[in-house]
Amino acid sequence: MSAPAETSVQKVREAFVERFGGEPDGVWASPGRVNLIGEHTDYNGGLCLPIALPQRTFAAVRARDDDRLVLASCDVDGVAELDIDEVAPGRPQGWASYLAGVVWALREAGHPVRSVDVVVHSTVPIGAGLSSSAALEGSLGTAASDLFGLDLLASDEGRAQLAKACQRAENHIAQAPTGGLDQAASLRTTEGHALLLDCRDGSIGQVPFDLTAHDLELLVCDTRAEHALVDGQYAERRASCEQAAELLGVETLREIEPSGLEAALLALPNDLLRKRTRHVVTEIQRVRDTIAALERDDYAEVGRLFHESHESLRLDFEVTCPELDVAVVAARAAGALGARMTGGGFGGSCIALIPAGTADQVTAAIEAAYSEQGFAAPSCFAAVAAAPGGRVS
Ligand code: GAF
Repeated sequence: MSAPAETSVQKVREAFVERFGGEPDGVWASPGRVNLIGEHTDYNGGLCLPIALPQRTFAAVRARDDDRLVLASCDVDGVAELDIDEVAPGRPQGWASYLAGVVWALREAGHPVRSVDVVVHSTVPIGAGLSSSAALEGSLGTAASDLFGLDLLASDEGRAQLAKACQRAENHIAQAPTGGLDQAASLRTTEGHALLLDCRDGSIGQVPFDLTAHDLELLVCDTRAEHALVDGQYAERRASCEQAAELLGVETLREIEPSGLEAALLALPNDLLRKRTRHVVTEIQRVRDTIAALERDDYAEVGRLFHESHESLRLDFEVTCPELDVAVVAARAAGALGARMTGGGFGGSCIALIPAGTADQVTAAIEAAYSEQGFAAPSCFAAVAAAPGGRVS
């Protein structure tokens, strides 16, 4: 375990002992993610390519023998306490809904999950578009799998089931209509690899992703611009895609091949639906092209595809914001091979593919651009493809 992880395990353990007056049964952790490319494609049955981040949510957990869920956090005040049967859409609210929702979803799926005492602590920046919610879900989901004998962690099949339950928790209890990318990234990735996730059938591939071998780095820049998936914008994008698919007579926009895009655009009744459809169809193709470029070590092409993706999200899907756009332009001007927003957008984070050793220089360029625009300072860090969720202590 890395030194920061050890510190987090100790922190969450001590907080557990202080609150509950006894040791937890163990500590589990699940990571945040960045999506390399394939944005707003998951709920269209498309392809995505995330990596797990080293930053994760740690959960100290102890099984209870009654029906009470007691959920606490080192990072925010307040405790959520309720009976298992009281968990329902919108109840509890806020961060605790992601935890209670996992217990609810696993039970709904027929798993013999009981009540728990939980304390969480997260090193995933909250609200930064880096999947702090999926990390929360995965931390308790992995704990529940071990504590209640579900045996979901030993195979990808089991992890896929757990990821699905975590997504259901988010969709039904936290009421965020998200598409499954984040939970798969947190639970189905492998260290040193990006996850090729096919959201049409849930199948995956592991794509080697070791930038150090190519004298490159991945810089993540949290713009600190507020980002929330439970407001209406994300849901509106999803609804537009579903409407376009229905009008085109297909189950999802994944069914539209790039060769059929022009005909599909002509068949749609307005510019908004045309733009949304064009983004989804071209973005899915960019995932395929990125995989091909990675296979032949063509990082200039990967950078170019990052740029195209960002432009498509800016102009066609309209989910970027000034902070994201300024960071992307500044990173590229400072030598990045490519840069793009990652995650849901409307704030959150961007990523930049940069030559090794230039993180400080690119960060300084973004900071200078932010200061010129009067934006609050961003927070940048270099990321590697880390391990998925599981027991850490
Ligand atoms: C958010 C959602 F949670 C994901 O499901 C995905 O749609 C992503 O935005 C955009 O690619 O992270």
